[in-house]
Amino acid sequence: MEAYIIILKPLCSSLLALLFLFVLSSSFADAKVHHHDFVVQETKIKRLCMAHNRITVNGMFPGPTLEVRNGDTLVVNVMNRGQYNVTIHWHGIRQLRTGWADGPEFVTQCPIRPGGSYTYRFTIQGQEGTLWWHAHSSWLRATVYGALIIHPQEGSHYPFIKPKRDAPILLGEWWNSNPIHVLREATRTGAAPNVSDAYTINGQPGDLYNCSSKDTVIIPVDSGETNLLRVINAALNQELFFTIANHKMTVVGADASYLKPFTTSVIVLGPGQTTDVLITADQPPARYYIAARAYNSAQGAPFDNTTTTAILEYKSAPCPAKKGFSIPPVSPSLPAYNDTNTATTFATSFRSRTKVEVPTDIDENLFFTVGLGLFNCPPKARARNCQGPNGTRFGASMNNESFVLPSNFSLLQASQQGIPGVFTTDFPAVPPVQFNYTGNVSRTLWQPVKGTKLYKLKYGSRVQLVLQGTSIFTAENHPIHLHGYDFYIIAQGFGNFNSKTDTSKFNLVDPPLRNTVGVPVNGWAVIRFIADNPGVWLMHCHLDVHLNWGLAMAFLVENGVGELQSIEPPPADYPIC
Ligand SMILES: *[C@@H]1O[C@H](CO)[C@@H](O)[C@H](O)[C@H]1NC(C)=O
Ligand SMILES: *[C@@H]1O[C@H](CO)[C@@H](O)[C@H](O)[C@H]1NC(C)=O
Ligand SMILES: *[C@@H]1O[C@H](CO)[C@@H](O)[C@H](O)[C@H]1NC(C)=O
Ligand SMILES: *[C@@H]1O[C@H](CO)[C@@H](O)[C@H](O)[C@H]1NC(C)=O
Ligand SMILES: *[C@@H]1O[C@H](CO)[C@@H](O)[C@H](O)[C@H]1NC(C)=O
Ligand SMILES: *[C@@H]1O[C@H](CO)[C@@H](O)[C@H](O)[C@H]1NC(C)=O
Ligand SMILES: *[C@@H]1O[C@H](CO)[C@@H](O)[C@H](O)[C@H]1NC(C)=O
Ligand SMILES: *[C@@H]1O[C@H](CO)[C@@H](O)[C@H](O)[C@H]1NC(C)=O
Ligand SMILES: *[C@@H]1O[C@H](CO)[C@@H](O)[C@H](O)[C@H]1NC(C)=O
Ligand SMILES: *[C@@H]1O[C@H](CO)[C@@H](O)[C@H](O)[C@H]1NC(C)=O
Ligand SMILES: [Cu+2]
Repeated sequence: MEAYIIILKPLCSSLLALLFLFVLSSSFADAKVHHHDFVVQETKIKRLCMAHNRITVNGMFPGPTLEVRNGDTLVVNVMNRGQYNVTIHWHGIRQLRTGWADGPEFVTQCPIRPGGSYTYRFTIQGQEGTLWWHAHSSWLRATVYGALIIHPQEGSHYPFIKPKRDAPILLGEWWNSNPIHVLREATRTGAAPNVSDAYTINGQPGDLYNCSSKDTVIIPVDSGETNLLRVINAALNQELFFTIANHKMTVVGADASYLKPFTTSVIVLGPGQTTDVLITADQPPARYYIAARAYNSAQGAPFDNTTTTAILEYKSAPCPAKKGFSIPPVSPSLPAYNDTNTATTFATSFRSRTKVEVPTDIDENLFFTVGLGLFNCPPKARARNCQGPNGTRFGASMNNESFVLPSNFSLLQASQQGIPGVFTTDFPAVPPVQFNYTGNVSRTLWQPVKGTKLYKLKYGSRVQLVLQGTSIFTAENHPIHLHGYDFYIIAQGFGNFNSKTDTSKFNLVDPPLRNTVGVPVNGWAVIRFIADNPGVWLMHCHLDVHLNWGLAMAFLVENGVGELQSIEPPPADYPIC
């Protein structure tokens, strides 16, 4: 009896261990680790009749498309062989406990200096759909960006008809001048930076620009098939309308979250946003323009008023209709640049695909104004450094705080290592002064305060945040992006948010889950999320011009007490200043 038990015990436990190993390996068998090298380098790019030297990844513009599955790990070794500081941000990836890999310079890391390198490592957890990556340093993202596509895990599927093909459509913005110089000039003068010279689709401006038509991007289709287009707005400073001549689009996802499908002939994306659409090739075989141009909500502000095109080409289109022949593709109609009605109808059509669990019992009730401002010319400054309106310098703020990045430590390093003097945690939960945010704002309120203030959140706190646009200097739609989180957009509207009456508009059943919300021009949006990812997370306007003016703040989310509730230690090659 004794002997029998003694023999059985080790046998049993090794069997158990074997069984355990088997279960482990079968459930994670398909989780892969993808290794990539990103060489950041100067590359000659010919656009709009000229050759330009621009920073790219691996000499490609746009950069390489990364394709992974939900659950996979990405290991990207970024080597900086260019002449500028650089960082890479994995836009929309939650970076659960890996904030060190998020990317925004001086927020979660110091820049990778010329000659340096840094390996970003992170795992995709519970996300499927279209995201993207881009530089998060100066204006390098004008040419340093690419798609990041997350397929469902092996054996699972998209919750919609399997598309025959799928294609990323990256909308970009092109300057004939070096974008770094455009930003430097604006920083020196205090005026608005020059607007771009072209928009692009997958790096090409298309037929409506000079010297550009022979390189126009072609998206081939077969009659009858349904394809998935993954549209990404990678422009620096412009919300864009996007359409395809004579074809309807069925929206099925955005920012790597599924939506209740709806059909539309035009979509609108703020910089940072992605939208997945199905299109069926159900028109007579021919060539059709795919086109994008500005949605410019700011009245009277200069903007790039050009139109970029690509071509949807039916493979069975009669020969004369194909490339190189003279019959022009079918033209679409795009909304007027100031068509806020179309933008609003589109944004308010979004519903999550299923019922969702929206956080209730809110712990943190926050109200942040978002808008522009003007700094009076500092004493001793020269007139040439104050070329904003009436001798001012442009600024922008949240709750009157115009965000300034540190320069000696990243905020994340400073917070983790308790380094004093880099930031404070007194970012105001509500505006310091209440005023008619969308009214005729008194000039005495226009000048914000510069600082590096964070808002501290306890691990697990349930947050509601009202983002209230202001009409200071000019009202405008602001695409507000939160790092490290997806959030539910539970309502949006025009005018001033009214906490008594507007709660009736809250959708707590199936609101969309996104990482970037377009706060309507002269209006507001309400978002909710649970602070379950410790670290320092930048929240900012994704119009880079506004980000540079200070339209940003950061949340400092504390570690929780549970085993998997604290940030991992920093990687050995983590860049410090
Ligand atoms: C910005 O535009 C102005 C006016 O066209 C031009 O003089 C200036 O050189 C431009 N700046 C840059 C950096 O291209
Ligand atoms: C194309 O070139 C012509 C002649 O130089 C110029 O007048 C026109 O403005 C240019 N068009 C665009 C879109 O740049
Ligand atoms: C934009 O360009 C179109 C022509 O393409 C023109 O009709 C319109 O007036 C322009 N709008 C602005 C605000 O410049
Ligand atoms: C849009 O701009 C045009 C002029 O470019 C103007 O006539 C029209 O009233 C504007 N529409 C709105 C809704 O502001
Ligand atoms: C600039 O000054 C003029 C004249 O005093 C005034 O009409 C205008 O409103 C001012 N603009 C701004 C943005 O302060
Ligand atoms: C970092 O920079 C800030 C702002 O210039 C300064 O106040 C602080 O003392 C610096 N911290 C350290 C540790 O050098
Ligand atoms: C705020 O300003 C708007 C636009 O001028 C005006 O219609 C509204 O009545 C004002 N609201 C309040 C509460 O004063
Ligand atoms: C806005 O208010 C200022 C005074 O604060 C006044 O001079 C101006 O006329 C007002 N503008 C409008 C459009 O109501
Ligand atoms: C922002 O703060 C400055 C400095 O205290 C003040 O002059 C300005 O009126 C404030 N503006 C708002 C909108 O709170
Ligand atoms: C590059 O980054 C370092 C910190 O790592 C910083 O000291 C330096 O000023 C940056 N250079 C530029 C041109 O921003
Ligand atoms: Cu903005």
